This record gives sequence, C-alpha cells and structure tokens, in this order.
Amino acid sequence: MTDYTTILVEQRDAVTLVTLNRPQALNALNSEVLSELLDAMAAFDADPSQRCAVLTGSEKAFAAGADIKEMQAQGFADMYGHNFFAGWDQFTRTRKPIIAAVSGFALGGGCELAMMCDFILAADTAKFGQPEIKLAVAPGMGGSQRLTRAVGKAKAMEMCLTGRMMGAEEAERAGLVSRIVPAAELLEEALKTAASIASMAPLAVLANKEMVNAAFETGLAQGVQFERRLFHGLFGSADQKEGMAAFVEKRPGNWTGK
Ligand code: CO8
Repeated sequence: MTDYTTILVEQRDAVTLVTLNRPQALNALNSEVLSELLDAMAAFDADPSQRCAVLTGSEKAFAAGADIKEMQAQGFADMYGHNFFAGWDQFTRTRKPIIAAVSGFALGGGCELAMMCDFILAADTAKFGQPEIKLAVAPGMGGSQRLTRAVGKAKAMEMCLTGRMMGAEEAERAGLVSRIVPAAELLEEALKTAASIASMAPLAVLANKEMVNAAFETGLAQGVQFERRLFHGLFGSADQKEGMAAFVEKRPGNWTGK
C-alpha cells in the first residue's frame, strides 16, 4: 500500500478503509489531502479485488472544513486562476461505492466531502454544518447544491445563512444521513455495510450507484429511461444468469463480475 501523509488506507478483504488523518487540524482538507485522497480512490477504483470503500475521520471530527490556514492569504487570481479545489470533482467520479462514516464535526468542506460520498452513516455525535458565512465566504465544494438537494431549500438556506450545525437526529430526519449508529459502533457498522455491498454482483453495484446518481442530474423521464437501459444492459451479464439461477435453486450467487 502507498504510504500517505494525511490519510491512512487499509484493505479489509474487499473493502477499502480510508481514514482522514490530520488530527492536529481536525482533519481540515488541504491540497495534500485532496491529492492523496484522489490517488487512493483511483487505486481503489482500479483494483478488481476492492468492491466498496468507507471514508472516515476521527471520533472528534470527520473533517472540520477546508484548511482555513491554507486559504487565508489566497487572492482571487490564485483561487480562480488555479481553479482551487476543482480536483474534488474527480472524487465524485469514483465508480465504486463510497460510504462516509461520520463522527463528530463535518463542517464546511467536511460536510461537502461527506455529501460527495454515496451515503452517510452518522454517529450519534455527528454535527453537520456549512459555517463558511462566518468566515465571510460560502460553500465551495458543492455544499450549496448537494445540501439543498439532500435536505430541501428551507434547511439548506438556514444552515448556509446562519452557519448553525445540525445534529445527527435532525440530519437523519432531514434525509442527509441514511442511519444513526452509536459512536462506538460506527466503524464496525460502516465496514459491515460495506462488506454487504461488496458481496453483491460487481456490475449490478456499479449500475445501482450510477442510476441513483442520475436522479440528481436529470429530469424524471430521462432518469427513468436511463435506469431502464442500464437494467436491460445487466441482462447481458453472466452474473444476472447466475443471480436468478441461484434464487431459483435456493443457494447463494457466485459472482464472476462478468
Ligand atoms: N482549517 C484549518 N485548521 C482548522 C480548521 C480548519 N477548517 N478547523 C480546525 N482547525 C484547527 C484549529 O485551528 C486548531 O489548531 P491549533 O491547535 O493550531 O490552534 C485545531 O484544529 C483544533 O481546533 P479548535 O481548537 O478550534 O477545536 P475546538 O474543539 O475548540 O473547535 C470547531 C472545533 C468548532 C470545529 C472549530 O475548530 C471550528 O470552528 N473550525 C472551523 C470550522 C469551519 O469554519 N469550517 C469551514 C471552513 S471553510 C470551508 O470548508 C470552505 C469549503 C470550500 C472550499 C472550496 C474552495 C473552492
């Protein structure tokens, strides 16, 4: 495994566990985290033995935002000229599923990174927020768009305009997180969920992720059409034959990924 400075990467069978590891800065996201995470996710996507990833932070913070100390002195020409942080778009192009396991603070870019994952499992200690307005700026890694799509305009607008944090229960009620887990069980539960996804037929996993994501990008009729075409396409796979035969024969499926 590559040695990184700001993240830890481990393979647990078919699950890649990525841990943000800048405890001195509450896992604030700087350019090094971005480049290391992109490298790790590209390796994960390219490795046929790996089927699902879990992205997590520490007990205190998933990530407390983009690194304010790195951004502080930058001007418009630096930010716009270098298209600062545009590389995060590549993270969202990872084809295999990524679960965010969030404990403690997920603020600013941290909340935005969690929302770039495919779903969020939250510890009961999780706190989500877009507090950039308090720094006289605004979300810049997709938060104004993804939070609004996840929780609706009223809550997203209130959170962006006031910078207030949302606790785990409110986040679950609002649809930002899929489930809440006691903090001590978060990682175990996330790994278990990832292992369950990893046990599914690989092409079906890619297709399910791609079609749910299409709901964010397209209108209803176009999304339904996209879903149907992918569904039809899966009938060209050996694993579809195996999956349906296994059901009829009352045995587990044995996937080839073909
Ligand atoms: N950046 C850099 N350092 C940070 C950050 C951060 N976002 N958050 C915390 N730290 C550092 C602190 O400076 C401190 O370092 P030091 O010990 O050297 O002083 C250390 O982490 C511990 O933090 P605190 O002492 O503040 O810990 P507390 O428990 O008292 O408070 C909080 C925890 C409430 C999370 C507090 O640290 C906080 O408010 N952090 C900032 C949260 C924030 O404003 N986040 C948004 C940042 S802006 C952003 O994310 C924009 C995203 C889009 C960018 C895309 C551009 C295109």
